[in-house]
Amino acid sequence: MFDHIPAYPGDPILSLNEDFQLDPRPNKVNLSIGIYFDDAGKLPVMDAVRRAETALLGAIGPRSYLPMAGLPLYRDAAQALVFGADSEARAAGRIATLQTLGGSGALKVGADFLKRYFPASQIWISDPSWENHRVVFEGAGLTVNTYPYYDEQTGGLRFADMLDAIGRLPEQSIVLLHACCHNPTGVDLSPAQWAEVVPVLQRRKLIAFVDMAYQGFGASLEEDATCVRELADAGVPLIVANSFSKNFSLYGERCGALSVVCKSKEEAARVLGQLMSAVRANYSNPPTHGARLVANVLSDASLRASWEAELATMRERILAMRGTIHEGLAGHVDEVMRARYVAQRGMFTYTGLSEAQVERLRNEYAVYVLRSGRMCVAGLNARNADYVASSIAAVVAGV
Ligand code: KET
Repeated sequence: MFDHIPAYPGDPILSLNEDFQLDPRPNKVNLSIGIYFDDAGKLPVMDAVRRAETALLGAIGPRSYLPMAGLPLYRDAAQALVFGADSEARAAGRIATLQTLGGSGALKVGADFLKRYFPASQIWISDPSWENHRVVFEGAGLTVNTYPYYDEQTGGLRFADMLDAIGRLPEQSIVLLHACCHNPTGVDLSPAQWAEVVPVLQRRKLIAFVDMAYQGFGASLEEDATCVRELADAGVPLIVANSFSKNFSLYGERCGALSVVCKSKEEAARVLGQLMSAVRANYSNPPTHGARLVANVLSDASLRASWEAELATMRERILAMRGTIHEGLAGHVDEVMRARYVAQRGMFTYTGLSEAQVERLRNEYAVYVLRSGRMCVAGLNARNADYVASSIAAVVAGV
């Protein structure tokens, strides 16, 4: 019966991470998947999360189903974090927010909603984008196109081309934007550039779909949400998928949220109902544990302060590692290839390494970066950064 089923070629990110786990070499370095490791190379349990979890275990109780939209305290806290506690749209009750299975679940529920109510609309993602964007949106039946984004020559942004392409899209097209810490390139829009994009989306009557998986890893929790706040204030039809996988180091708990900014409270109630219907059709309702942790940390002043401070430390450590590898490559690679380590932001840098060089890095040096050349700089630490720099220098020199 199943003879005709072809083998799954694997996922470019998750499958490589699995290969890494199986690699027996002691000097191996995992710079493939977007996971933050601490300076000891360990996946951190954030102190605020540990404290919230200890308290929760003491008060463990029955576990019924959550509502389709998720835990109310979590939804409210997530909305405040994404849009700002004093957001006008939030105060007016115009934002429909629901708990989702990570950022991926938010993208999928949002995609199903759009496919159902905007069946003629197509989506445009950056070139390049997180590989799974295409997979999720095509899986929901949407046609996926790209707009110009990354400039290979400079390691920067093709801003004029991006703006021009967005300015030509048919009305009601969907534009996927990365709020901050662009995956895979690490190249973000400046606040001035966002201020130019927003009116174009508005004028062309487009739908902005913002993916915010790295809030807090760029400049700060507030600054990283600049585009979300500006789009909401400008009244651009806006959908936001946010993830707590990285900024709470809660990858396996699958904590995310989906928000749709509407023009009235009444409209938001109708939209929320249809998002719930998409949840019911996918997985019925979300899980309890991680949501309780996130909600309790965000709503308790002491836990929240601890979480924010630890997140800032993580962000600073990434910056320090960017500096270390930038120094380590001095004199070994050209300046265009080197400058990006400090010019780009967040967990990722597009190294500009060729596929053959990436393969040599893995085969000969046990250093894992994605085939596309994407490096997760959050996997670097004081013990491996020099080794990674010298390995890159060696493959670039072709020795
Ligand atoms: N959006 C972006 C931009 C993103 O990088 C990820 C994960 C997600 C959404 C998914 O978030 P989650 O809450 O885990 O569902 N990216 C890393 C892991 C992965 O590919 O699944 C990565 O790029 O390595």
